[in-house]
Amino acid sequence: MDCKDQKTKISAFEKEVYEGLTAFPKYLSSKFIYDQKGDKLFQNIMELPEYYLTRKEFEILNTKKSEIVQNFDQEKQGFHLIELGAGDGKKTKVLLKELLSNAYNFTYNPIDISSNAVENLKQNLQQEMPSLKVQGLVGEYFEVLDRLKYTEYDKKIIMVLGSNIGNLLHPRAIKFLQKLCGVMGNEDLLFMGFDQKKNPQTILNAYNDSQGVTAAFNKNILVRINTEFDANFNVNNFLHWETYDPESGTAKSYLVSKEKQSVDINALGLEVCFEKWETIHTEISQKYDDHTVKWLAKESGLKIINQFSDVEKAYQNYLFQK
Ligand code: AVI
Repeated sequence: MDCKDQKTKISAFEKEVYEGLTAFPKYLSSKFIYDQKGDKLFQNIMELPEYYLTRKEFEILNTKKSEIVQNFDQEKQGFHLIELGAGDGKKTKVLLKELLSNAYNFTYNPIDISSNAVENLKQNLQQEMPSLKVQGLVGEYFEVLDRLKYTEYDKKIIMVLGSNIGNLLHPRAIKFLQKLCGVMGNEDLLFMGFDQKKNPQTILNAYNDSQGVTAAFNKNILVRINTEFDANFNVNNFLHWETYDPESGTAKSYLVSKEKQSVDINALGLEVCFEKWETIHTEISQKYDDHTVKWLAKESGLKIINQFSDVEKAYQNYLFQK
């Protein structure tokens, strides 16, 4: 194997750990928080009283389901409902049931990076809704979207729930939306959830819950580095810290070193030194308003054709077209 081959063997996580922990200020991307334990912790977060996002979106889907699905296929000619990051499909089932009970002709295509998640969801749906046509797709969003570009699907409705877009800074969010726009035809729709700006304290509480589940979720990135790269992070030496800037709408998560310390990441041959109170930035969770979503849409070649919100306007689902 030559050097080039060896290089291509380096995983994205390894590269991130090396680059992020040798940079100043230090950073690690939140997408690497998710392994089996990270997924479980995120499930627990969604049940927390402080984490309002899931409940608000559920409320919107439940109260506006009939109005929402009416937009999907007015001519009832059939479509593919493609969901990026389907997870356990709990919220989606509200729409699936509404579509089935109104005899819409559609196939549900859940997409997830985890083949396990797609398989479990498929089996669960087959039991709960035997008449539903399900065709799961496994892969990274962008890679699967590339595959979709060349399929013969007629009408596509792409769905991204959970304000997942909020984990991307605006320039990356625009790239993501542009990519989605690129696979959409003129009749296709994009249905996406965006958490809204609100009382800053409500947002801080959502990302710094009283039971410490979000802290454990954030620290799971260090736990992963310990297990996967033979490292010796003592997670108790780090503090989970959340900030929210009400002007930009950006919530940011950090891990803050409580003392001067050094950590060995043996598999990477790396010693990482931390000053007391030095930070690792791990996640952003962007909050939006109509003006910002409109701007993102415009930058991406999309337009908002409808929007749905809960009674408090804490959260909104927007429907976009090219
Ligand atoms: C997945 N994503 C939209 C969540 C969020 O709200 O940013 C991840 C999360 N991080 C901490 N709590 C939840």
